[in-house]
Amino acid sequence: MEKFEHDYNAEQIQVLEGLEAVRKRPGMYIGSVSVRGLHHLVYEIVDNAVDESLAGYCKNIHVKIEPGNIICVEDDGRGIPVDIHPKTKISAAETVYTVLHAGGKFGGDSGYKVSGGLHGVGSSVVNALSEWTEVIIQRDGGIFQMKFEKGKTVQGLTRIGDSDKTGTTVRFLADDSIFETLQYEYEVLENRLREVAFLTKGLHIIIEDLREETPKKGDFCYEGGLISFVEYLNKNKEKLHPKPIYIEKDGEYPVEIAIQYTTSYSENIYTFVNNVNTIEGGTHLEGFKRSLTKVFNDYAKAKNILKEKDGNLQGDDIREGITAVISVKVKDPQFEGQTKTKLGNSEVTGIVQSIMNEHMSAFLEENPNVAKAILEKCVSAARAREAARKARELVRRKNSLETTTLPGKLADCSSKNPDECEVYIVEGDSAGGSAKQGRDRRFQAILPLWGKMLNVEKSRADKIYGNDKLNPVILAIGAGIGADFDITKLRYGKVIIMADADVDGAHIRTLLLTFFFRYMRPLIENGNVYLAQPPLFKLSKRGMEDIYCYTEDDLSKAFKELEEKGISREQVGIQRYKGLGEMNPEQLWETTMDPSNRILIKVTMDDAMVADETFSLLMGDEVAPRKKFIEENAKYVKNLDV
Ligand code: TSJ
Repeated sequence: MEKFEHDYNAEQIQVLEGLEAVRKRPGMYIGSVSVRGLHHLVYEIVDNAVDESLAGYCKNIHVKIEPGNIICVEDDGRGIPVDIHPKTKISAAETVYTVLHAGGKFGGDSGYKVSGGLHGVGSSVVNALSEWTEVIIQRDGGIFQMKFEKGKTVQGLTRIGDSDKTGTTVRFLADDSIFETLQYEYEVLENRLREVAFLTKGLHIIIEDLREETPKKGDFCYEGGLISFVEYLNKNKEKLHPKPIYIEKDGEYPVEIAIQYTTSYSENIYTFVNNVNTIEGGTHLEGFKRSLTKVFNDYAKAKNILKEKDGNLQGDDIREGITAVISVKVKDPQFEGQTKTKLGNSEVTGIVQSIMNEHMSAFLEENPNVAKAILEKCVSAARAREAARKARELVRRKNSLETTTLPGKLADCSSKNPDECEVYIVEGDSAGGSAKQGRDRRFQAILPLWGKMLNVEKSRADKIYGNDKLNPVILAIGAGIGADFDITKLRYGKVIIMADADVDGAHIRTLLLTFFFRYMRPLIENGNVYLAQPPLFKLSKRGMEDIYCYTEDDLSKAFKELEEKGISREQVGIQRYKGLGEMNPEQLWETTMDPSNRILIKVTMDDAMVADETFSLLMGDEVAPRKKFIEENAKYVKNLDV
């Protein structure tokens, strides 16, 4: 066996210090050490393989969650180069793994530039934050292996055998002294990898969860790329035209866009930069919107569908019912915004705009029937907008006359300081009653909702204002909706959805989250929306304080702890809570509402977006996917103890 020698020179020591910094402040590199940061590790590694695919050398990526929460990512690319780097005197492969931002620093003329220079900076960060990492490279006729522990090399690149294949395999175990949890959520990883497959035409991605006896598997490969993505998003919707409109342009800023209109009233535009979901939009979205508005107005005027006296169609009207995915590649992306997911590069606006202008106007000329169908919808949207404006005005006038019109069902709190006030939106009258009695009325308000909610997917804004289920929510929160939303008028710093842990509860949660996402987005961006987490079980025994368990995991932990104290399962009474209504006011306070004891889950933007995306899929007329979703329930929230 051959071993590649290297000395630990000054540069190398610096390297180790570099990775120490990552371990000291992991949040700086991966955002957080919560389950989200944990998932980020997987994305960082997968990104490297995706880059190899974008460079045209990798067809398959296989991701496994192995027992013990070990992640394995394998690709069939060229394999990371194994020759010795002239500067560090260590192999390129080891450099990638031990030098912070190696992708950037060793880009340019060194020849180790990761394709497109888009990613490839994260593997050393993953290494630093892992208990151990093992990399296997097949290339140049050999199999090479290297091993690390907490970022430190324990085995430099070593040839361990022969192979006529090529590829890179990385296995790692995240460091549990750094991360809050090592429990990967299969659905979260699966969703992201499906998305990556849509965004990378022809790339075959397999994900397997081997942690439990019955493994889970996802297998994604889309020859249609973004066309497939849009078809997937519109699966359950009625389309205005059979095939998505598709635009693809290579060059310094590659742009790919797919668009399909449906009869729904919502606007679903997803944007990506270098495969990263830009939830907050940015210059690419701006260019897209500007072009869409201009092209449709020009066309409508030229064809006399819109008369001069009618004025222009507004952007909102033209985007009603649109489903679109925009994917751009930018060499040096500038990310702005609260969650750093807003593209800032100003040159991109014009680039996307002109590609769209050229393509869309040609498309409309060549497809007059599609153009007609879309424009008819735009015109009816414009009429509805006018009606909505009138309805809004009515509400405003009423509000200004009666000053504070609060919904009759709202049990308000006595404090008027939004910073300390909370409103619980509670499903069902009986739970609402318990919550009213159990709360701390000084700062906790209760708004009970009951009956079926309005399906916001199938409703225009004017209906939402008049809706008797949503109107109390809008009035209680006090900040308006849509373009009128004004967060400074917010009456409660925490808006807490409290619903049962069952099918109906999941439904209500999804509907409310989608409503907030679409009509009160700043509320989610600002971190004001929470989910209450009521317990699922109560364990009780005479002489022992009641134990509440919030998850199945909690329950088995509690049993284990009791067993250690010599108490067997049979000796304790177990109550399974089917709904909030089963708890008396004291129990509800103690388990779910008392700030010193409760578990609140903060809803984040990309979580809400996933909910919205899922929601759009579900609100079609097919029952099966809806049922499946509700059973599995959403994974769109981040656990955050408050
Ligand atoms: F970075 C990493 F270790 F995390 C990692 C890298 C993880 C995984 C799963 C895959 C990869 C990876 C890297 N796959 N393929 C590559 N390719 C290169 O690094 C490579 C290969 C050849 C050349 C060349 O110019 O010949 C250049 C590069 C960057």
